[in-house]
Amino acid sequence: MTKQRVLSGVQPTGNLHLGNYLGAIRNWVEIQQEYDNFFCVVDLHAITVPHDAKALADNTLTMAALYLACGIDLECSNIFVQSHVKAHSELTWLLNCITPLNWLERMIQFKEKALKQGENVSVGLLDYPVLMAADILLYDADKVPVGEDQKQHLELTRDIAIRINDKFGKKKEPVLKIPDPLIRKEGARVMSLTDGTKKMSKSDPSELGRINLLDPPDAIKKKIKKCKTDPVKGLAFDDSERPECNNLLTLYQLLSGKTKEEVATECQDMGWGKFKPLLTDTAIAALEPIQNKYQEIMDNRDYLDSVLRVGAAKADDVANATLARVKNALGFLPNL
Ligand code: AQP
Repeated sequence: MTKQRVLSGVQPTGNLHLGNYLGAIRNWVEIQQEYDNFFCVVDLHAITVPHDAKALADNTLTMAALYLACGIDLECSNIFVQSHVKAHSELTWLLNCITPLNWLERMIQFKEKALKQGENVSVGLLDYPVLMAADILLYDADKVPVGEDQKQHLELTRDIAIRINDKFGKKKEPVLKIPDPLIRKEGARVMSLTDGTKKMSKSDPSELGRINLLDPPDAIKKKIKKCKTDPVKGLAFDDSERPECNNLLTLYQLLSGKTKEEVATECQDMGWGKFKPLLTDTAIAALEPIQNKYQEIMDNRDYLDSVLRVGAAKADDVANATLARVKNALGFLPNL
């Protein structure tokens, strides 16, 4: 039986943080053996907000190396760079012409990011979800493992695919496969260390809000020491009045590998003075093997280049076949 296909990606826009890891990459690693996987570094998405051209290539390599360091297994997964596969840009154009503008204008992430950009919002930022739809649909993905913040974009992807199938497909021969999101409850929304009501984010101007996967132990210690807490005695999950407490306990649970019940019992009588060093040690221990592996990979640039070359070639084959199918359905003259 052929395995179902998985597609997902992260933008090389800065440091990969615990939100990206616990909300997305850790889940990729956990499920990868059951699927045929394509994991891309979505560099075309990274330029939808003003970017540093000098840093883009290095950030892209760092992200690819982190995928490997976190445990992506090349036996069942392909790692590639989005811009190396031209079909992503071409399918985006085709989908653009089928997608109503008002579908994009109501995207929450666009509204939030546009607000941060002020007046200088690029067309690319509005178009971000269509590019994401192209990423997913090109690979006939069955499942897309993402964090909670990407749920609306996944729904849009499904709507675009359904629209193409309705307009241009035959009943028994849909043009595009309709993908399903795969959102795990725990870790789906890791919150900022400085505000438990905001998601942990790469674009937060304050470094104190996030723990990056490559943060040295001293930085992790400092960030947890300074993180926002509350004056209530004892620690408990799921109290809507205590978003920071819930977030920090969840981080401890996911990084320690303990169950929610074990953590609830262990921490119920603790104060922050005891809990913070425990979380610090747990985070440092969880990230140490990833950081060591990352360094090994970065020290072997030829290996990393070859992983990305092979990944792009495999991705190209699958993506070009889908692109040809879509162009055919839309009525383009074939280039013989
Ligand atoms: N705080 C989070 N909790 C859980 N999952 C998260 N993800 C992002 N933040 C959290 C998931 O990480 C994957 C890759 O995200 P991305 O690179 O597309 O960036 P993003 O979703 O825009 O979030 P970032 O990393 O914080 O960047 P900015 O600051 O630009 O918004 C996705 O699966 C996402 O759900």
